[in-house]
Amino acid sequence: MKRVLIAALLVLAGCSKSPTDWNRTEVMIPMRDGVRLHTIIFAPKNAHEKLPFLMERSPYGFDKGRDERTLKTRYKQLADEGFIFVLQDIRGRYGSEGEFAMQRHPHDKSVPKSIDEGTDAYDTIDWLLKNVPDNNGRAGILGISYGGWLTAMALMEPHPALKAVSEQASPADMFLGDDFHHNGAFRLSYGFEYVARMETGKVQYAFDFDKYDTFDWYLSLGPLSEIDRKYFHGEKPTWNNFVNHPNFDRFWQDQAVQLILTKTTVPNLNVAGWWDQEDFWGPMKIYDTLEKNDASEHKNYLVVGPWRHGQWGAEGKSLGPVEFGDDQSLYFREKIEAPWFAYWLKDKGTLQQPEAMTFETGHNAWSKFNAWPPTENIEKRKLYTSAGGALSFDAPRESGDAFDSYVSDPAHPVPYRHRPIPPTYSANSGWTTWLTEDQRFVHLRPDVLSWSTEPLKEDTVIAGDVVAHLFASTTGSDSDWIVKLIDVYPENDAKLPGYQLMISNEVFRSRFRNSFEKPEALEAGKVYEFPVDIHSANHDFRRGHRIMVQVQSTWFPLIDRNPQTFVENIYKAPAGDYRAATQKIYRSAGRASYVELPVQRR
Ligand code: PG9
Repeated sequence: MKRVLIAALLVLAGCSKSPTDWNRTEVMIPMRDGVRLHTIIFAPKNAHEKLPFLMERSPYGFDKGRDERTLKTRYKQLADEGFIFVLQDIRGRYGSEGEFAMQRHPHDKSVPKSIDEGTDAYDTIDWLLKNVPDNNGRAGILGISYGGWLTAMALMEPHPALKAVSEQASPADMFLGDDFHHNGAFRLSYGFEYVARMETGKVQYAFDFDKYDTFDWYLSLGPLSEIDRKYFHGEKPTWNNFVNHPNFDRFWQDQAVQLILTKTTVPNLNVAGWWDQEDFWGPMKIYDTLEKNDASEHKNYLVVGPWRHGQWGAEGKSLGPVEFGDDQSLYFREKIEAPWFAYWLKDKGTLQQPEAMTFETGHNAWSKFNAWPPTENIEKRKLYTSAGGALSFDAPRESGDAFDSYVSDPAHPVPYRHRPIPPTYSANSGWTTWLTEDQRFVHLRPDVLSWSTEPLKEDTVIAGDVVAHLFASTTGSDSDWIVKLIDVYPENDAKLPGYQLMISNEVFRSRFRNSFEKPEALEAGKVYEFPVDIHSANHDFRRGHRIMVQVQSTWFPLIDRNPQTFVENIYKAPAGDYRAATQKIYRSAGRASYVELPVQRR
């Protein structure tokens, strides 16, 4: 009697299915080459209709406990809607057989039974349709980051029953813009720690740093070549690939999503976060690439929220000190993600999804666009670096050689966030929020240049791509340029007085200015124009705020130190190649450095 009462109360309270409402089955599903993948299937008990499969594939392991928590939290809204959930360890990870390969290259179709992550998704769907009762013949796939990339791979040769996917924060290109490199500059701390995490065994491993502040650890390590000598000893395949492929060669191109997947035949919701510390470039690039071939079918959509990497799966009211009004992650899961899969996999409702939905940070509201980047109502406006640290919409008039200058010394690099910098995968590491850190911690450092506008007289809203154009020279023969676009809060702001909030940023490695395949040395002292795409944003710089641009040449240990001397392969360069250089950023009429903003006319 008591039990009946509790059950009735739960129904009245609108409580969703608890894990006891599911039949949980663990199976080993055979792939075409005989390798079996560990898979957990959750089928709702007492379903009133035949249900579609919703699958997540992952290299991070679904142990008992994590799988059930996932249904109660990350997938609660989808669970309430009703799907047969399928959680699978990919090849070589956790309970699955076979060998793990970091972002395995697409298979050679001419070789029978050859495999890749797309064929594994295909074979899994095929098996599920035949072996799990009461399915409705349709399947969906979703996943964040590695799981997002696995989702994108399933689109290469999709199973006919695959009817909807959501690629979320998938890396697209590990040389140009995601976890391992940006514009060819190596993401040292992430690259090293991720390789140790994934290639030390079948389960995740955290490298045991003997210093709490990894800034110190990486600096005392010396040049990149020390990593293999001291720690990896040629045993980590991905590290070997970094060393053997220092340029954008076939190795990187053959796994670059924007080169191998140019059209989707399956509806795909691309999801990204403005402050994603790992893979922001990827989902934007995948959306952009697929969009070029989506005019007639309209199967490709974009959502960008105010999130860190994967935050839409967790609480989303704030990030660091920045608040977003309501829980924007909950909004996404309830109003966007669950209806998306219900529409395509269960024929439920009508599709309300606009082409692109982005969260306008600063103003804390969602905007809808019929294209991203938007072209309607947008005026491209240049903000020029000017004398005295000013940033101005007026072009500079100075003739000749006006410039600002600093010395960049690889022996004293600029930290990318305030120290101490704990290991990436440690409790309270600060990694997930660093993009929102107050940039005052480097403001006015002698090796960081800052220019800022006067307080704005009206709101300035940007929507679209932000591109910097630096006219710059160095006394070295290679150099990094890091450009940051910052919203400076007013001194009298009640919550964040004077806060310098980074809106977008990027690093550009000069050796790749003409080609990512064939690096070239710079001529010392020569002035070059470097376009630096610092990515898209949708942000309201509010009245009274100032817009700031910062430029520096080190960002350590996020990015490895550029030796500032041109060498053939930075991964092999000895310590003696790392030298200080004097950098100049020009601001004269003929050499006007600027950041171009897509300003919305309102
Ligand atoms: N950013 C992670 C990753 C994805 C793909 C390859 C390498 C790293 C992740 O969060 O899964």
